[in-house]
Amino acid sequence: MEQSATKSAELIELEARFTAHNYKPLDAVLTRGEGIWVYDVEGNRYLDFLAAYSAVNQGHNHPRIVAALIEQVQRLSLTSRAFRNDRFGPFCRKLAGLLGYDKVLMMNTGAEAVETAIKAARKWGYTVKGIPADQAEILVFTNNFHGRTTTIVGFSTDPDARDGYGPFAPGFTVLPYGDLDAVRTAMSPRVAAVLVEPVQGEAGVIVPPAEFLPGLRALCDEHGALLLCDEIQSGLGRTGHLLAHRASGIRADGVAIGKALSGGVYPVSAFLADDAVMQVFHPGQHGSTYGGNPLACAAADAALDVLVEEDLCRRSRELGAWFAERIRALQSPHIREVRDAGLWLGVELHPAAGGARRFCEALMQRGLLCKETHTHTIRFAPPLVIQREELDWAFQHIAAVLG
Ligand code: IF1
Repeated sequence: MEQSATKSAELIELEARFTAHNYKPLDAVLTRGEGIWVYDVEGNRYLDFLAAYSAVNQGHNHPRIVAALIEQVQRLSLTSRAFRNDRFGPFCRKLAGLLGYDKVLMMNTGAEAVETAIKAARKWGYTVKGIPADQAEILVFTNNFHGRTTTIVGFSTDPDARDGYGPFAPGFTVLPYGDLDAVRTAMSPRVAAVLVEPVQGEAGVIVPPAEFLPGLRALCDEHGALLLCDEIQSGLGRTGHLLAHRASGIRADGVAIGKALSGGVYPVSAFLADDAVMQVFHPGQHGSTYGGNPLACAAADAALDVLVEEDLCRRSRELGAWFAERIRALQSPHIREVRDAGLWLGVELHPAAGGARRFCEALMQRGLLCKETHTHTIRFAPPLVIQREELDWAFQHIAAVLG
């Protein structure tokens, strides 16, 4: 992919000078998106194979979602929760009904939804389970990613996410992901909840053993603890299901969702739970300036309609299975393992391949944008609106680079 690179170079230089260097992005300077395609300032076209970490499951600038956003923003965007608005109740009824919970607490970022889950679990632990004050424990897992607040990174096992940000909040026990015996041993009357990603995204699309999630459900039932699922990346169609954990035949006591909840046009997140948990929140005890604003509700309302009416979960299941099998069939000498859940793949390379970054850069030169994670894994996560022939186009380039 040849770039005249002048305009890109200018903009990259501005980022270097005036923005914090908290990321190392690929040098694709994008200016327009439409569906699965994004365009850089030199006019080069790329297939977005990351979908903004699954925030753009519905595709970039989906017309229904954009139209809903424009219509609402021209009428009323923010009231604060000091007053009420005509979008909040109807949207939360739709979302609660779609995901099967009594109540919704809307926030903005995924991390805020996870923090809401942590607060709900602790307060439920004290007021319902009877855990002594300030002694609640929450069980979490190695290689987790739940956001970047200091509470959350305090239980991260990734030094890059965690180091230098202490002191950290107590009350979290980190256990090996997938290890039910470790969870059984860690259970105690002080455990308020287990917080888990049904599939670990940042860790490299790590799918747990089939018995893991059902085992967590059973252990939480046995010990009177809440099972909380972080579905911010795994949810809303990415793994082929509205909620990834439900594919294991279980139902979490609370879920955090975000990202594709708004189809990428506006930060919207939510924590959902039944009344027995959500009743711990009383007026003035939690919230956010923008949480549940009418613009967020309008965007998310349309995003959910697209998710359901365009049957994105089925597409993710069927196209993901087909695509993963084709990647495996390459029998690439570079590939150690292909992990998949719907249209979400973690392609782990042998260390001898020299790291995933160079393959992502080679794919970028061919017009396909994806991202490495933890050095040796390439993450593939296209918008779920992708067509089979477009996936085939992507496959040809992946085969040329990895074959
Ligand atoms: C970054 C990672 C992905 C998430 C899960 C909560 C959050 C995320 C399972 C927090 C957010 C984003 C954050 C972004 C890059 C991306 C990411 F690499 F960081 F880990 F997707 F894997 N739970 N993930 O995946 O949601 O507060 O960001 O809205 O921080 O670099 P958020």
